[in-house]
Amino acid sequence: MKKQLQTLLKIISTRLGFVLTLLIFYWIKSMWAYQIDFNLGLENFYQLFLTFINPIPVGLLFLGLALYIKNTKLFYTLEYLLYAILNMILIANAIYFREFSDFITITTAMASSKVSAGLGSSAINLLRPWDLFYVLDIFILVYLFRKQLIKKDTRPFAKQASFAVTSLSVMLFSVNLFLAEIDRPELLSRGFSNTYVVRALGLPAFLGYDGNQTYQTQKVRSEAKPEKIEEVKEYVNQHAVAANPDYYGIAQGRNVIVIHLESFQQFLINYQLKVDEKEYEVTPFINSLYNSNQTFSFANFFHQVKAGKTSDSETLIETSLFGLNQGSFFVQYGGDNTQQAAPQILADLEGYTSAVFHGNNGTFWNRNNVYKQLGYNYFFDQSYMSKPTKDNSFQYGLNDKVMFADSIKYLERMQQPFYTKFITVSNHYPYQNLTGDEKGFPLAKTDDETINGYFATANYLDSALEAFFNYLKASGLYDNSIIVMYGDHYGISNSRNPDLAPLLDKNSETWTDYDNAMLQRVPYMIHIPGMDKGFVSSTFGGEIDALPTLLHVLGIDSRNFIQLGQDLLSPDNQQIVTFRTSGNFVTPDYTSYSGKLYKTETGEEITNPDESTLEAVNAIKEATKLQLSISDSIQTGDLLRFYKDSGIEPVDTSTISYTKSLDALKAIEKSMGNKSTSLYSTNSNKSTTSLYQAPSYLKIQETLASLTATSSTELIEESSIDTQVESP
Ligand code: GP9
Ligand code: MN
Repeated sequence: MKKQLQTLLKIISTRLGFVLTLLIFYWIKSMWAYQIDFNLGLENFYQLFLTFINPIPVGLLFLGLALYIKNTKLFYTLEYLLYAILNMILIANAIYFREFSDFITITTAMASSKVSAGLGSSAINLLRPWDLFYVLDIFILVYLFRKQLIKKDTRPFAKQASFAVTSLSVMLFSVNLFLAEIDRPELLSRGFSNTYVVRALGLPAFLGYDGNQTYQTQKVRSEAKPEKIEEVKEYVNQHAVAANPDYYGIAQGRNVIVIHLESFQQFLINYQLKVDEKEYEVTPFINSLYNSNQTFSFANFFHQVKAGKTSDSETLIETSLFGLNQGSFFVQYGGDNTQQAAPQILADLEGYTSAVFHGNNGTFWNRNNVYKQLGYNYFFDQSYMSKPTKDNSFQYGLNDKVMFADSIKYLERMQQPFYTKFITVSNHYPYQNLTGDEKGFPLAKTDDETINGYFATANYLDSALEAFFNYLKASGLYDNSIIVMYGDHYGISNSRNPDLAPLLDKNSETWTDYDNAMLQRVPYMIHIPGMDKGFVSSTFGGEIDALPTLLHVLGIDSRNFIQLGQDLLSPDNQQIVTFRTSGNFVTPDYTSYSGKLYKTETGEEITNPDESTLEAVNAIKEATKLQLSISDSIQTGDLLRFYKDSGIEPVDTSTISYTKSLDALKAIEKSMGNKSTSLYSTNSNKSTTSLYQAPSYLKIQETLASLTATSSTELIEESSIDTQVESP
């Protein structure tokens, strides 16, 4: 035993041994941080395995650099320095995470004043006794050197050997990257969330990735010229359309409740799923809203997202600008860019309070930073809701019924009028997450599991929505609110569509890109309780048109804002739907998709366009190109920072914090006294949470069954009475 210890100490006394010892220390501390301080949201064993290996490649690369140094003193000094840097990154993040549930990025580190403002109390208060673990290694090393148990190695390390260490670490990093891409394809190009990158590649690699991102975006931003905004203004002046006086201000001053219907496609509306000769209405509640005269519904509304998926739809809906051609605007620019989003506009002009409710981790799609730029006062993410378990959640967050239930205790505390957004998630790929009593809605019978499950999760979303509406009605919020609903993007991807075809009474063999284009339709509905002018509009539009439409319904003049969409209720709407992939578009006459041109009405392909068709199509193409390029110049150049004529104040993000929000809401209630307009206050300081009831699928079926049973016995009794009367 003693001998083995001596050999070990001998190894540590060599330069390479010393480097490896520090690497092991670093690895242990990383594991500690991953387990104790960070919440990496690990979903499976594979991801756990990735966290296990990811400190090694970059750790070795870094610590191995000192091996190139010949001079003994210099070698050890540099080695300590490198080790200190790795440790600082780790420890600073561990402390930062306690307050922000996120990792330090170049941007947050640069804006140190913002960070410390957000920290509230000093960082010292965030230290925990067990943080001593992070410095335990220093004591061990000092002890070993003092007692001369290990010694400094004066022999320089061979150059080739140093190079071999570097090469090995680069190779290990490539393997790590490869394994990470298997778990999450397009990890680095789409970004998703800082947590995803850290858990796959480790902290130093994340910092490198973030540094590169920041450099790229800053470069374009710093080159952007203030004059460019004039060009944008001119476009907006020519492009925006006047509101329809019939509907302008029809919902003025009401609360706005936006509900993001995850992966919800238009074809689900009024759809009956046929299974074994029986028909099942998939979304009965949403259908009732869609067909109601209290709702403005849109039958030809298209999503316009690209790689940023949900986050792109949020950008479009909240700001009337496009996401990026590559990656996610939220991830790359959203946390820094000046924006003119719905929450900020409504706060500034009409005194609205705003919040987002979402059952996933707040860092996903960089929301915790972006929402501040959009002007959201509060963001109730998963950390404010029930602890996720196997039964109440899946990899993208809490089940919708739980998310709505857990939101109410915050919603009722918000001053009215409010602008709130609820982001549902249960109807998300792979559509296989219903468990227990929620199971039972029939699965479709195709060869594709994903398609088969889609209807059941959509049905779940439908009943979650109904439960939430019932709560709104019971609590009284319903009557002075409007509810806006939109599908964010397709749920079934184009590659699966041929398998979906038979369910849509189409033929898989003759399925075309025209059909694919038409399946990019998603619902858009503005439900205004008590209003009776609603109808199903066939106007062609897209997510970019949502904000001007909504603002006009609320009686807010949108002309001063830089918005690239057109009010869908305006008779002047030009009905050109630009897809984010250049060259793809839909209008009532033409559909261009994947390089092919079709007649929109019939789906017939136009292979030999005549002169006038060509002219019309080219004009549309130019219009869509211009719309995209104007959007890109705004987004990548951060041009709204130069725009001063909006009449609203830019958001001061340093005043927004997403921690301890319930306390903040209560404090406002208290300071407002009897002027407080929160539901809680107007309800004589009584909570309304018990008014929310969301029965499971099984329960609903049981109730329905007992209802039909009683009504049929009643029928039998009635008919027997009849016969009794009729018979002599
Ligand atoms: C996760 C959710 C999903 O928080 O919004 O985003 P998506 O994968 O649809 O882009
Ligand atoms: Mn989505």
